[in-house]
Amino acid sequence: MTRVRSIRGTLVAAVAVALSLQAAARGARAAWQSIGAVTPGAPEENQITFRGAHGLVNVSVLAPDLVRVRIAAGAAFGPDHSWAVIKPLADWPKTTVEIQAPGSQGGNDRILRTSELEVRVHADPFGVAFYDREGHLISKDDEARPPAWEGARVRAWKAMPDGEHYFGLGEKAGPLDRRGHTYVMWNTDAYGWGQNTDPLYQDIPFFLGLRDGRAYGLFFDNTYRSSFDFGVDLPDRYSFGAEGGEMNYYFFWGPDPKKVLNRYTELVGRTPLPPLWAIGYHQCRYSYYPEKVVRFIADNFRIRHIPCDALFLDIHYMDGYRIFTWDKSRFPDPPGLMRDLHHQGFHVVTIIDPGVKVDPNYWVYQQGLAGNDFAKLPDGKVFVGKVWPGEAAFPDFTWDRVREWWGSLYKGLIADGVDGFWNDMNEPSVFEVPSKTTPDDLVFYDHGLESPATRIHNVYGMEMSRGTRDGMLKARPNERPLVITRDTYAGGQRYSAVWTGDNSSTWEHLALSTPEIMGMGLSGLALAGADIGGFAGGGASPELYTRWLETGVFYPYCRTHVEFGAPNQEPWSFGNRLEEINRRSIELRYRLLPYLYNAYRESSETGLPVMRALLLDYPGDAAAVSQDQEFLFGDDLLVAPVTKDHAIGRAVYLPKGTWYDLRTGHRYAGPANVEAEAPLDRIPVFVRGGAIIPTRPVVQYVGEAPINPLTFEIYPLEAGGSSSRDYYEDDGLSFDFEHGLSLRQKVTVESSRAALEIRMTAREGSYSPPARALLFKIRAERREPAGITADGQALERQASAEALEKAGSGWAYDEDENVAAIKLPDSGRGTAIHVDLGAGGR
Ligand code: MIG
Repeated sequence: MTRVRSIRGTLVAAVAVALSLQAAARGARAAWQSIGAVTPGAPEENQITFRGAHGLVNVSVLAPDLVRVRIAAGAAFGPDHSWAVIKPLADWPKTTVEIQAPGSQGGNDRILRTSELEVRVHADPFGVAFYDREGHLISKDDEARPPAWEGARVRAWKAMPDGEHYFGLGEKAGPLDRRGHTYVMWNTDAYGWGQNTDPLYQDIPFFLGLRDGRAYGLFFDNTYRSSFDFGVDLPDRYSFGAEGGEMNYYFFWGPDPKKVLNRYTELVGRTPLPPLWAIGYHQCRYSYYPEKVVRFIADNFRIRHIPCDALFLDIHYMDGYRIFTWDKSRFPDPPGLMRDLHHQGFHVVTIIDPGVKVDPNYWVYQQGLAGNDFAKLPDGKVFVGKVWPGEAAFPDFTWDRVREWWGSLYKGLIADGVDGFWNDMNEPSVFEVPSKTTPDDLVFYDHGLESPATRIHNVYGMEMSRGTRDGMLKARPNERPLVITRDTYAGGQRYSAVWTGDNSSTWEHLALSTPEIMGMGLSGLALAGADIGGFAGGGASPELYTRWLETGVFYPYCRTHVEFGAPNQEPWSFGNRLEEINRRSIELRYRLLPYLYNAYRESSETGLPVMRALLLDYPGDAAAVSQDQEFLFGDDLLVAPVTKDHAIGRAVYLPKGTWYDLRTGHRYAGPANVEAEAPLDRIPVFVRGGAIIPTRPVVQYVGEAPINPLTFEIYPLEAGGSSSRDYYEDDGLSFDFEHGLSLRQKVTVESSRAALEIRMTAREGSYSPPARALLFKIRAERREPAGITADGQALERQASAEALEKAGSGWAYDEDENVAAIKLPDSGRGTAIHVDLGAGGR
């Protein structure tokens, strides 16, 4: 096999682009044509347009905390097609906006006032500033540098106050805080990328600005190659711009960063609730083949009792890299294999690249040609570029009817039993050309605009994954699809999960993955993961793999993957001792599945990520905001990865509040810097005081057994405190939950000196799980209850946890584990439990 790209080549190309953009922003200022002065037109409901000699501006209010600023050169705006926005102005409920001239002097300046924002538009030269309703400045244009054009380029400059920090921009390597760095947006096949490689595969031109605990958001909805400069070119300014298109951005006001993310994902869409199997553990390599190797891997998971929900087939399953085909010598009976794997509880995901082999005898190529489905050069010829199958043509995914055709191609693999699809190489990557992608002048349909690749490149991967998802939905309308894509744009979470491409098997990369996935989460990409163990570089060392898996079971999307030719990288590949540790890591994820699933449910409704940067919960805590190597997993768990060889502990910052070590129950009072133990078999994980964490017994795959018992792990609160958790459940697979087939219950815990009151509301919704028990585990209280009643009836004290397991109801206290467990049949009618903690108090 030949390696067709060099890492050095990638870096050199990326650096060259970054330098030329910087030079463009700096050196060539004189050549920039500023928008200059503008004159306001009459307000039209919640928007107003300003005209000037060089261009025009529209400011429109979508919501009290969401304003769009659109600036175009010339006398008219271009067509308003966004690939990201799914809720344009017309779809928002009407909001009250006052639009007026400031003060009594009139003039051309205008103020737009909503219940949350005051937008001051300065007319000469044009500039915009955002204030809250108390008159505090949130963000403003650089008065000395109004938005400007240089040829087709467009750019805007804004003030960058001291102490303002920037987060987001999707998949970026390096530190979470973007201040002091420049970034380029251009989807790139970045094999073997490192901490200074930019751009990477996915480009999300959305960021959060955070100052003194107050957050705003800015989404620059422009698909051309764009760039962001946070104080590199000019020390107290940041700027963003693109090689074409309009200055078109959305401004979101918090001040809560979660509110910003909620609005942003209302505008561009959220991660739909994934099927349960998609959030179990997945095993991949480049490539498992032939069939007997796949069976060997499957058998080993089951024989060794290591939970796993999906196996992946990489490019070697295909006939000569022809997508939508099987290599019949390697895989003689795909339906038979799929059937057997399904019996063992596995789902199967196959890779699909965009390049269609140029082969007159190949049905996909024939259909694509006949249907006029491929992207063309300006001379009308189908573009042909080299990828895995040799010469290949590239579907024009901007065309609805092409996406429909594309989606229909999956029917065969789906009929064979394939469960999910993995869209790779969709930058699109092209071998043996310096640009590593399709030519800039490639023509795409784009709503009939016949746009060049310069405008479409960054959405190519997203539109491919969209066609894939839609095709899967057509074939299996009542199953939630799993699509994983390497490339996407803002809003791509609507269609697909994402992974961080070809990382490397190094400790540095394990460390990079945390800020990278946190940054993706802050940009709307909730279902994201990095290749556990690392992809490039010849495989992980035994210790690196174990540490990576300990972190990776807390990735929102959890998959091991490694490149062609690397040694085996399965959880059992590194000897018995590590196999045992690796099994326990994966088991922990499975135990937490109800909790994780609830985090996804929340994400699908609010846009909050599953892997959360601490700044989301603690925006005013500078120490929390600057944490690159810790994250919150859902609401209540704080995870601190170990990223150094031979480490036996690490420093952890615990924000305000009470925290309990997940393994030992040891209590900490934050804010505090603690030295946490981290022997090879565990990384530090802390649980928030008052947490109520739904868990389930370990299964080998999600469908192996229903949840029984459904357990709520309860962590102590201060006396007088109370906490609650909304619990959600459904069938984990279909869309029936959209029609009420779900279950919702609320668990509340109230704590006094001498007692705990645990209440669970009756089920709402029409989903009823198989008969089961409820288990409430009161952890880390350090005292044995004097007695427990449920709905007024005394519960029987059982001699041990084992005895409780056999009993239908009752309670038991385990002094060594420091757990009081209460068991009841899950009637669905709700319950009120009184735990008498006896004398002693807290
Ligand atoms: O040129 O399909 O990032 O996950 O294993 C390499 C083979 C193509 C790149 C993906 C990687 C995948 C590999 N692919």
